[in-house]
Amino acid sequence: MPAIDLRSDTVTQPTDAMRRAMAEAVLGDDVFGEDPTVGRLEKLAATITGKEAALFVPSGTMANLVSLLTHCGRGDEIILGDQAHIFYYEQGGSAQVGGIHPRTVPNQPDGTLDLDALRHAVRPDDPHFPCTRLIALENTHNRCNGSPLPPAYLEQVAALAAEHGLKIHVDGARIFNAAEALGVPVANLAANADSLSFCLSKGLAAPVGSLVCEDRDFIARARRQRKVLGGGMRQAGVLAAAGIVALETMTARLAEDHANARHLADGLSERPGIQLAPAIVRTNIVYINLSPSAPPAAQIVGRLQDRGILVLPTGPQQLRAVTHYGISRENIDRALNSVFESLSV
Ligand code: TLP
Repeated sequence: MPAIDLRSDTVTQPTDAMRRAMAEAVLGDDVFGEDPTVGRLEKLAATITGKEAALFVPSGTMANLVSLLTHCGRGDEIILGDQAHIFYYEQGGSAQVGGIHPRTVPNQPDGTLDLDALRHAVRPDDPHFPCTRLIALENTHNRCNGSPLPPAYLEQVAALAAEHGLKIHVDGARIFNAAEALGVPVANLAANADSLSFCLSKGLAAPVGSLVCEDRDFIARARRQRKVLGGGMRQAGVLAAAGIVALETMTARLAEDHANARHLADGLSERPGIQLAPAIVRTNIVYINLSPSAPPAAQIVGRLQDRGILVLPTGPQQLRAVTHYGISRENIDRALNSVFESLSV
């Protein structure tokens, strides 16, 4: 029996329709701007997000880095959450590559940054300090229980940013999950962003790719950053074709992943050895906190693996399970039983 892989929604395999579209894609050299399939994907992404233009890049990490490099120069500062993917999981790329200084503010469990903390983090004009240039948000917030950031909060941050002449980048790797959970169009969540990145290769199940969306001028400058990072791809339409299918056919089913994640959280919340408030689970990411008396996460991961269930250890007493395309309600029930067994061995 194949393993039930709950480590991430990045493990999703392309659908048959994606594979067919990839095989049949009309291609050209995209560095020359001649790949019509990439052009179609970029246009579609811009339309969906309500922006003028979009840029296809190989990964979410590059989408964030290209965006930050386009907004900021060396010595500029960005304010972001201490749990942000950009800060936590991207090798400090913007500092490594772009000389951009990160200033962190604690993330709340719902993924937001407290507005007063944000305001206090903005640097005054003083030669001792770097220049604050950008606020980076994450929607949904991966390390904060996959929480979606609602439009009202995004508007508050935008007002604060405007007060201080700052721009906003939104890492929307899972922006379609946020839109589904909040019941709003993606364009509403993008409206206050001065750049938005999103991924095709997570819950939407495409094999590769992310988009950066903003106005034409920003995207033209971002295109230069993509090239210097080595992200200019040639017959990339073979990948973009899968991305088009992802956007056209895979967003409506995300509610199923959210319901499965909530089913998992509900089932786990009543168990001794686990600390989990299911109401915090609003999208497809479930953090399972093991009580101090439970076996360590690494041991539980091993026991689950022996039972054909893969989860990610995210701390000494914490596991992460992510629901996605290919994971059924029955799979979740099997995972629940396996967790119970693993805790009581
Ligand atoms: N997240 C991955 C790991 O890197 C942790 C995952 O399994 O969740 N932004 C956010 C919010 C992300 O969650 C990720 C990937 C990225 C950016 C980076 O995307 P890729 O992996 O395409 O570079």
